[in-house]
This record gives sequence, C-alpha cells and structure tokens, in this order.
Amino acid sequence: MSEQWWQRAVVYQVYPKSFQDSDGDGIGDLPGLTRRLPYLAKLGIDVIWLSPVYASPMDDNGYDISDYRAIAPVFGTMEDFDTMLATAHGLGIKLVMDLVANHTSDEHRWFEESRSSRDNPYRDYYYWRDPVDGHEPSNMGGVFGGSIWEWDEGTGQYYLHCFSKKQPDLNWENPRVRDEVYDLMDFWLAKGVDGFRMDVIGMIAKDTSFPSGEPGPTGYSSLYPLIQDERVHPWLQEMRQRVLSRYDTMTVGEVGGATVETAKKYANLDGSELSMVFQFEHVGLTGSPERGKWVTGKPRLVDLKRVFEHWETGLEGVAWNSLFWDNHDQPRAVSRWANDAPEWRELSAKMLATCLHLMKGTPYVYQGEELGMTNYPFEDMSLIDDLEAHDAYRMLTQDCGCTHEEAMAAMREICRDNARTPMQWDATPLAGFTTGSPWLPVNPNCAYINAAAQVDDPTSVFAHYQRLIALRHESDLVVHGIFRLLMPESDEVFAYERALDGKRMLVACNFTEREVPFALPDGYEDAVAVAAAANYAEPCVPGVLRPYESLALLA
Ligand code: TEU
Repeated sequence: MSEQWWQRAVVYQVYPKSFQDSDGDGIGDLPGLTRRLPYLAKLGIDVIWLSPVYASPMDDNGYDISDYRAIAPVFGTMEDFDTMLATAHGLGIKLVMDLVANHTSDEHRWFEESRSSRDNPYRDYYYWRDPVDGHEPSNMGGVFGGSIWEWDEGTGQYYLHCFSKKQPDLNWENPRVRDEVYDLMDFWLAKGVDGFRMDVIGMIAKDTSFPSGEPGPTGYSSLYPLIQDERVHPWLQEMRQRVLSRYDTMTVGEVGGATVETAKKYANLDGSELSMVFQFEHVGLTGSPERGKWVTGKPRLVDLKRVFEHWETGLEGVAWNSLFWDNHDQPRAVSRWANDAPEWRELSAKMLATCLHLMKGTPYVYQGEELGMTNYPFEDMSLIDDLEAHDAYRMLTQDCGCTHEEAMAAMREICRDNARTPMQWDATPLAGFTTGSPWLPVNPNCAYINAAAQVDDPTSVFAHYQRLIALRHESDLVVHGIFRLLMPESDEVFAYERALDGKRMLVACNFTEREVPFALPDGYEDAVAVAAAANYAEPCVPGVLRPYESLALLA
C-alpha cells in the first residue's frame, strides 16, 4: 500500500489553555498559538493536534462543548482561528481538531431542547431513562465520580453522563445525531482542517440495557461493562463514507481499552475507519483495584516492553500504530517513565525520545515534552484545577483511607494538571506564558527548563527531538522497518531492532541510572552510530550502556 502522509509525520499536541496567552487574562489563546507557530516549525513537527477551542462552559476545559461551530471567546474569534490555520499551513504544518462527539455540554442547544420536554424532537439526542425503584436506572460510577445518571426534575427522568454531569452522552443510536456529527465535521474540514483526534470514540456505542457496574474506584475502566466497541465500527465506516472520504485526512481515535485485535479494525490499513488509535495499555500498567490509576511508582520495564512489542508486532502489516509517552490527561513523560532529578532529567528525557521515536508508528509530542518539562510539586489541592483530581482526592481520603500526604503524593505523580501547567517559554517567573495571573501555577523550574534556553543549543532536549524528527522524515527504515524486541528479559535495557530491505537499525536505551552491560548482537560489529539517537556527546563505550544512555546503530 502506498505511504500515507501521516505515516512519516510527527504530531505535536497543543493544550491551548496552557500554551501561550496573548491578552494577559492568564489563559492561552489562538493568537498566542499563532505567535508560537514558528517555534513548532523549527522543531520540525508536521501536524498539530489542537485540544478543543470550541464554545464551552469549561467544566472539563473544553471537552464539554456548547457550540461546535463557534470558538470559545476566551480562546479568541473564528477570525483568530482562520489566521492560525492559514499561518500553520503556510509553515507546512497541518492541523487536526479534537472531535468530542461522545457527549456535549449540558449547555448545548441540543441538550437544552432535549431536557425541555419528553416529546421534544431533540429528546432522543441523549439517553433518558425512568427511575428504577425510585433510584438511578443502573448502579454504575462515572469517570469523574458519582453515578453516570443525573436526575432531571423538569421531566422526571435521569440522563446519562459517563463523565461530569455537565457532559451528557449523545445517543449515537439516533441517526439524526450521527448526521449532526458528520455535518459539524464537514464544517471544519471545509475550512481546511486536516483531520480529527476523536475523544473517547470507542465508547459511543453503549449497552442500552444499562447494566450495573462493580463497586470500585472512579476511572475509565469503570465504564467497561457499558461499552460495546464492536458496534462502533459500522458507525466509523459510515463516518468514513459520509464525510472523511471526501478529504485527505488524518484521524486518531482515543479508544481506552483498545486491544491489538480491536485496533486491527479501528486502524486498518485499508482506510475504512480511522488512521490510527491511542491505546492505553502502557499508561494503564500501574494502578490498583482499590485506587484505580492513583498509585505511585513506575511500572517494570519488562512489562512496558511487553506492551510495546505486542502493539508493534501485532499491528504489523495490518494496521497503523500511534506512539506517545504523555498527553493532557497524563503526567509528564520524564517524571513518569524516566528520571526528573536535575542530574538525570535531560539525559533521560532524550533517552525516552530516542526510545519512542525510532519505533514504528506515528509519534506524538505533548507540549513541553520536547523541553523535558516535569511534573509540578503540588502540595495542596487548592493549586489543582482538574475536576478528575478533586474527585480522586475525595475517593482516596474518604473511600481508601489515605492521608492527605498520601493523596498528594498520588496527585504529584498522576494528576492531569501535571501536564497542564503553563508552557515554559523563558526563565522569567511566568515563563513568558502570560503577563497576567496564570490559570494554573507556572512550574518554578522554568528558571532552567524553558524554550529560550534550548532552541539554539545543539545539546538541548529540544535539539534532540529536532534531530529525531528530521531522521524520521528521511528514513524509510524508521517509518516502515519491521520491529523486533531484543533482550526481552532485561529490566534495565529497552533494546529493539528495525529491519527493512536488508538494512537493520539497533536501538538500545538504558532506563536506569547505572552503567549496565550491553553486548552487541551479531552483525553489528561494523555498524555505524546514528547521531540523532545518541544522548551522550562522547562515543558509545563498547560492552556497556552508560546511565540513561540511548544509542542506535545502522548495519
Ligand atoms: O479522556 C477520556 C479518558 O479516558 C479520561 O478518563 C482520561 O483517560 C483519564 O482522565 C486518564 O485517567 C478524554 C479526554 O482526553 C479528557 O481530557 C476528557 O476529560 C474526557 O475524555 C471527557 O471528554
């Protein structure tokens, strides 16, 4: 099959609220993003995934949309959007919007109509059910706590919301809902947008008998008994036929709970559904039945490698993979997967980049990851905005018996606001993000972790990402080479090989702060070092990998 443009692309996620403020209100906006597009062009990325900028009451920072065809005034105007899009395209950067179509805001016109009366034409845009024995129709917890059902006094029924009560779920069984979604997609594609990231698209089909769930911690997995992702595929095929097929797009579906087997359908190479999906097996490696994801500590490297091997080999030749360490819902990469201590942060951030960017699939860089930005030292919940975190703090301290400090330790490692503190542009106290009061605190380590200090430093984390991105653009081996895991039993070294047309590339990454033995596999005796992969200035030492060393050899 011919190569698709998004198979050689690197995607950069912008969380607009935290990227660049232009009007001093302490909140990032579209003119601010436009101002920083040359920075992204210098990094060399090909696509921006823009988290939602639509009209929204911001209950979930824009993942609760009240008008899909309008820009939230806090982010700017439609003209600002058009300027940003034209500027990005002028720099050779494509733009993918965030399609949040599993649910709307409760302030969307459709929901306001739907809740106004039982016989309103929009009633069936959402899921409404009668009480059962005077209670919620089923006993299932939502991702952000509480029940998935909210009582509506006006019409004497409950409505379904898998996330916050201000995010009622759209009823995709209703063909009028699907028509509305396809129309709004067409609106943005006709404006020149290059595709969509599709929020929780794997859960738009539900078991409408609404089974009850198991008691347990809040989180996405609490919804699994409700989700029927096998019924999503006909709707994605319909979406492809009705709207996507008329444009040259990249689409990535967020499919929590995706397996290699289901991804073979969602991301099949015949293009009948999506380009790729985000799977969550690696980010789900830590956690517990009692506390969900809110546990501290890193996963074992052998388990992390097993997940990546499973996806790299399982999709080979059948479907396309995405590659990511973090996003706006996850803690910062270097803090979570490597070592953000000052003496190891830069080295291990570069190692992580080499490890991910030389695998097969489309890599995603989350804003600030290319600088080695770290988690924030949250000491108190007053500094945290995220509704998910506040629900989790309640769960941890009231249901799980955690002390405040134990709960804050989990917040410092896991909460989503770690990724949402303002982008660190320079060393000034507000990191050049705003001239006002930032909506979330700026990490004080912006004094030495910031773009201004790195963009012209060839030894910086930024420069390392630049070189890896440039390597992908020019290397068929990196884009198409077959993946083979090496040293599967090692809990210290992540080593793998890529092979294509007789050429082989060995990639080796030491995930520890110790020097570890590393024997070259046969056939690499005369191999040539790949400069873009190396994170030590000095040549590699035969037989060992230095602390957090990454290297690649071409044979
Ligand atoms: O996230 C869906 C999802 O699974 C979240 O529960 C997320 O994975 C979780 O916070 C990590 O534990 C999407 C968006 O990415 C997220 O920002 C939204 O809050 C959510 O959907 C609702 O739109």
